[in-house]
Amino acid sequence: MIDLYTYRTPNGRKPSIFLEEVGLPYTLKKVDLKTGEQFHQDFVAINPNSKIPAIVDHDTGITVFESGAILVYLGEKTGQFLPTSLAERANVMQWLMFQMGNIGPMFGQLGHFRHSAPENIPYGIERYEKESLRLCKVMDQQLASRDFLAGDYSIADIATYPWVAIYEHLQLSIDDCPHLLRWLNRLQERPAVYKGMNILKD
Ligand SMILES: N[C@@H](CCC(=O)N[C@@H](CS)C(=O)NCC(=O)O)C(=O)O
Repeated sequence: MIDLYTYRTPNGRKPSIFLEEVGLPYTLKKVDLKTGEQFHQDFVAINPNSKIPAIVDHDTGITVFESGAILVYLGEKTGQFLPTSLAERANVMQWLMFQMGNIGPMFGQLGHFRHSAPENIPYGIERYEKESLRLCKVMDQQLASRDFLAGDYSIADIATYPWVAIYEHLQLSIDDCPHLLRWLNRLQERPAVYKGMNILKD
């Protein structure tokens, strides 16, 4: 059985989408970021960086933090959504890392400057909006000739979806990214994606 330490955020929803997709049983362990539970000693013992998500796999005794590493771990554990051939795996990994190193940080900063900064800082908003829109165009172009980021549905899509799904909240105008919008709809229609996105709803 897997314990998933998480909260209602884009990074926090990636492992739940995967786990719903493969039907692995898991226990949700809410780490309330609003009350600072990520800094509690028992959670720091699981992730020294005090960020969700993290998993504890009681079947193997292995603990993993960082959402990308969790998806790779689960992909390897289950043999799903992470191909094993050298070329296909490299392709999935590059799009997974594209998400981890670009989409998450840039969209995250845009969200911060739009909704959480103590004052309105147009420079911050413009910087991260411009880069986020550029990244959307990169994905749109990639999706023009394929249904999923790395060809078949994979952990790269699972990692990216929860961030792109909040484009309206981020006030990102992606009307001129038709392929990206179609990909969003494609993922949205998957029951596991719906379930994984709706964890910890009170
Ligand atoms: N690169 C990390 C980022 C994790 C992350 O930033 N998690 C946020 C929620 S989406 C968090 O725990 N924030 C709490 C804090 O910064 O104190 C991952 O992908 O797992």
